[in-house]
Amino acid sequence: MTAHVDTFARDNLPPRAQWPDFRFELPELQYPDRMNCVVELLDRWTAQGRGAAPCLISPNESLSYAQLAERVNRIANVLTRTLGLEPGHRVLLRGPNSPMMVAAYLAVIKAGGIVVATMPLLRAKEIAYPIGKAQIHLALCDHRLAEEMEKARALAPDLQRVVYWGSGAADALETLMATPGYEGFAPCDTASDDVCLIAFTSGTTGEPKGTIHFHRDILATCDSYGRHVLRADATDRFIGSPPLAFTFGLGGLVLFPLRVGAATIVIEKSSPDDLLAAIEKFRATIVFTAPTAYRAMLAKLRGHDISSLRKCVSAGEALPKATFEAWLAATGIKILDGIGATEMLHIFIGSPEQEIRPGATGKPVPGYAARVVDANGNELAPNSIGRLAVRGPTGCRYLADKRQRQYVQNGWNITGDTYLMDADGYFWYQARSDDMIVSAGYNIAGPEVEAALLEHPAVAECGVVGAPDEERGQIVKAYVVLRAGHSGDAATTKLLQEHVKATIAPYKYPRTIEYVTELPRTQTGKLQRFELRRMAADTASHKLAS
Ligand code: 3UK
Repeated sequence: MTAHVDTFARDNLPPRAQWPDFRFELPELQYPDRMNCVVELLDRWTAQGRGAAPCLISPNESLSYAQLAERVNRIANVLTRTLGLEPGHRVLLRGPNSPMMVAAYLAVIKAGGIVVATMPLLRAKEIAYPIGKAQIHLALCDHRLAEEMEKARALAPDLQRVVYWGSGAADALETLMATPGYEGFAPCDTASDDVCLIAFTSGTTGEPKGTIHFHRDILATCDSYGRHVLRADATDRFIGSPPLAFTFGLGGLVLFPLRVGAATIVIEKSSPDDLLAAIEKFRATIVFTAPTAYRAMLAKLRGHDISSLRKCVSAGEALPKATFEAWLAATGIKILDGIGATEMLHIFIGSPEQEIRPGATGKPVPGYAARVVDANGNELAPNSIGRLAVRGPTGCRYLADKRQRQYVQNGWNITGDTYLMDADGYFWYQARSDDMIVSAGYNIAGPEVEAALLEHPAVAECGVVGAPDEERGQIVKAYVVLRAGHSGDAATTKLLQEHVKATIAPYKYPRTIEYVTELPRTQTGKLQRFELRRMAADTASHKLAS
């Protein structure tokens, strides 16, 4: 029985027949029918007498578990008693990563609401879209993002009320939270399959998709990936760069630490320089960030003491072997690569340190099954290249979206990635299925060429795509950011081409190389290959015209 009074999210789930086949085989994934995940993540620790343990650390303030629990209760009371939130209502959250953002997330869920968090950098139109799609009436927002929020409001008639934190104004969230009697809050008695989160995909093409997650999904990611691969404990101090609106950040910076009673360090600015400084200052032990950030940090390690680190997690893009090896040589730490997706909530393939094969993503996380399938969904033999299919305790449920039938086929989640599984069951990333380059009849995976280029000391960053070509259909084109001290001349191009030919099958070498100072990336740190393809197509058509 749902606790939701407002059944909008439930009513807009895909039809059951289009759900993935959920699997809860492990004993730790059997959840009771009634459960509010915030009780399990947060209140549990105060109930066990661990309220004084450090929980949230930031440059401005630090909160123990008991202090965070009280803050969450105060916000939950503001939501329900001052603002009229009913179970099932969606609440928009906007802000850089901060203790308030974390507390707001947990408060909405504890009160039986549904979080819809948005990337801090979004513009009015992009903020208005989820407001309309998820029919959101209420927003909590960092006052520094007020300008764009107010513009969005003009475009989003559904939104009735915005409460800001941090402004110091008389109607600020903090003022409302100070209401006497607001320090305690009885959690909403939700069902474990009540919706608590709608995470929108960053959507490189088409409208963003709202992915629906339940209370049980939140715990399932902790009890699968967190417990079996990450294996953190209460003495850990987590840190990282992804925004909390991205489920990579939500898991790594909130869910995994809270599930084990650890501390989490939340920082607003998380460029590679900021991240290195914060790891050192706060003595972080576990870091979550993207492959590019590891490469950027490698160049800046000197002068920083990051000896507190014991685990490093990489996701969002493939971790090239060269980056893995360089980080291992510099820090002694084996980066844990893992593939996750907003649809799956978090990481579903990735291996613990002892089982890593450098260059491979890893093996399916306990609780998940993965296979490589052909266009018809038939499982392929080991060492064949095909589409990745996965199922487990979490999976794709789009909010009112026809694209559900593309992502879920025959009960399996089809992530849109091309993979190879070797005879030992390790999964090797090839490319996004729509990113494969076809040149003179050969299928070439851009990321493989990128990984080869990155092994050359002159290359700092690179992106490889297909450029239109009369003769071959497409040719392999590389966009390269050089390291300091190298120049992008014909000699370097020759050197890099020879290097690729010597590293992987020669026909995969980049026939053209263009030198750039930076690569286009999404707010979640992913290389925008479609943007590179557009650039490559532009250059090609100019050539034809001239
Ligand atoms: C790609 C990877 C190779 C892959 C995410 C961890 O990235 C996350 O979610 P998104 O919805 O994108 C999903 C897609 O990103 N990808 C992610 N990780 C890897 N490709 N190797 C990897 N290690 O194409 C996937 O389909 O933005 C990652 C946790 C939560 C997440 N939401």
